[in-house]
Amino acid sequence: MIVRKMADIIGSAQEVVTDNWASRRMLLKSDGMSYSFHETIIFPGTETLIWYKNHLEAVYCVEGEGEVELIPEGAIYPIEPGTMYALDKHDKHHLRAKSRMRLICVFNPPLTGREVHDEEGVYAVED
Ligand code: 9YT
Repeated sequence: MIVRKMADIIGSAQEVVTDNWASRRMLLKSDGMSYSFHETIIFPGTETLIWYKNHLEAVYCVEGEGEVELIPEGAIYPIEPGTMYALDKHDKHHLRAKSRMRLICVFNPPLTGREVHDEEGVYAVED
């Protein structure tokens, strides 16, 4: 069994912080669960281009408010506590945070640990 505490993740190699978000990666590929499991904080007022070409991600909003705008369709989905969205079609989108958002995120295939978005919003995968 794996038991981890957020207090031990924050500030460790399993936390990645960018200008727009902080990702606390509680389960990674090396844990052998076939998915990774994260708490992500989205900083207020930010807009992030995201396009997980190589991954499927499900997101559950626990705190804060924002929106997802699909590209190029333009459909806008408000995100608030209690909202889940799943990028089942590798949907390219902008994520905008009106306030500080706390999200629970699952990725398949699992992240290895230090991924950040490239200029297209993509996370790379190992060959
Ligand atoms: C919602 C989303 O994808 N935000 C970017 C960070 C990502 N959740 C991660 O790496 O934890």
